[in-house]
Amino acid sequence: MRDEHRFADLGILDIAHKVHAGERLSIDDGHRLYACPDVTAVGALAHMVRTRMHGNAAYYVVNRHINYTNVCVNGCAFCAYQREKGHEGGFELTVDQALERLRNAPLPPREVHIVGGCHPDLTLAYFEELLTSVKREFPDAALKCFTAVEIAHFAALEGLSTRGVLERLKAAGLEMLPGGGAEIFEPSVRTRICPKKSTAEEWLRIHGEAHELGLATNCTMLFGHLEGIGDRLDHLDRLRRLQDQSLAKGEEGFTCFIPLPFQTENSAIKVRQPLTGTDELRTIAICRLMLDNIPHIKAYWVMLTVKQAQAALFFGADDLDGTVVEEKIGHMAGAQSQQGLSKSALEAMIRGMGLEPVERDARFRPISQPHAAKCWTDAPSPATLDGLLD
Ligand code: V47
Ligand code: SF4
Repeated sequence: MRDEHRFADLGILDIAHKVHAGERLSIDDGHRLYACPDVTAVGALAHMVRTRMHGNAAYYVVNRHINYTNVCVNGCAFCAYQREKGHEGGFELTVDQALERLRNAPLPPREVHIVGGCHPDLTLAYFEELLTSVKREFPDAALKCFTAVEIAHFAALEGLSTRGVLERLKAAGLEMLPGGGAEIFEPSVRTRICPKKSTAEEWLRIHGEAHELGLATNCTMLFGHLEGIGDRLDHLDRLRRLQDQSLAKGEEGFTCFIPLPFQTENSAIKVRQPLTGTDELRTIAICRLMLDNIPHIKAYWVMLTVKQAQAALFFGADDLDGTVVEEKIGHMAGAQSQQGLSKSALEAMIRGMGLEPVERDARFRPISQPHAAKCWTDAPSPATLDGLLD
């Protein structure tokens, strides 16, 4: 193994050997990686795993985010997006307004990501109509919609089981659940940051049900608020245990994990020490190393910034999410990134790191691209990249 001396000097040679052999890391290993004085050594281990799984590929998707409402009964302490019913700034989209946004997207989306607040009045019939209408007009787009928290909310409003709601939505065209709403599973932190939200057990149960019904799902972790390192590692361990169960039953399980760095503006949570860039990269790398059974790690440029998302591609991440077009949840909390990126900007970001862009669909199946760059020497200069990101 390369770098044996370096890992030995840092006291993580045994972890490096485990990573090299494809063995599962323990929670204690995770603590030691957080304590390791050299973040680039942790990054190198994560990059080794990422390269073993995906080679030189870095993925992106032509997608469109739609937020159908910001009215929400949950009032999570970290959320800058939510409004109470009847209060200024609250909105609900009609099905036609949602379709109009999709029609105005610069490219026909391959993935439509629809999420919203837990609205007290919107019915399951509205969501079924939304899905069938989008699928009718955009048959090539996979519908990745509604977090487990929204599914639990629809079930409570309709007096149905969460499995029953998932079955109805699947029949209307739902293909995937996005990963939101997981936040931090540890109960004492969860009670402080989102007391009204589904519990960890509910969130995990709903994803398990979705997997059983043949829906793929994503998963997330919101970090950099009130949680400690142990809470992050506990969160990752719970995700990988559910994934073990789903994979053992022959299901697709979680497709992708998205680490979400907390955006601090307009939030009731005041953090003493906001995350540094290095904290973010270390956490992304440790997520890659701990989640040995989840195929993809997303560097979500909206929350990370474009430059940090590029760096994350060398700290374990293999995906940049997508064109997005319009984003509200992160931007209302102070995200400094632009609203959307063009396909050529995403490709240039990837080539700029010496990696090969692969356009994918929602489930990470590659979409053939006759004009894809063949090697890193096709990368545009940094000046070209700046121009594309404007
Ligand atoms: O569940 C809310 C988070 C999530 C803040 O599945 C915040 O492909 C940071 O889950 N700072 C929604 N994060 C976003 C999400 C997502 C995004 C992109 C792709 C996918 C996917 C999923 O945003 C929420 C919550 O965890 N969030 N407020 C904040 N201030
Ligand atoms: Fe509502 Fe989601 Fe915001 Fe929580 S994070 S208040 S559930 S919109």
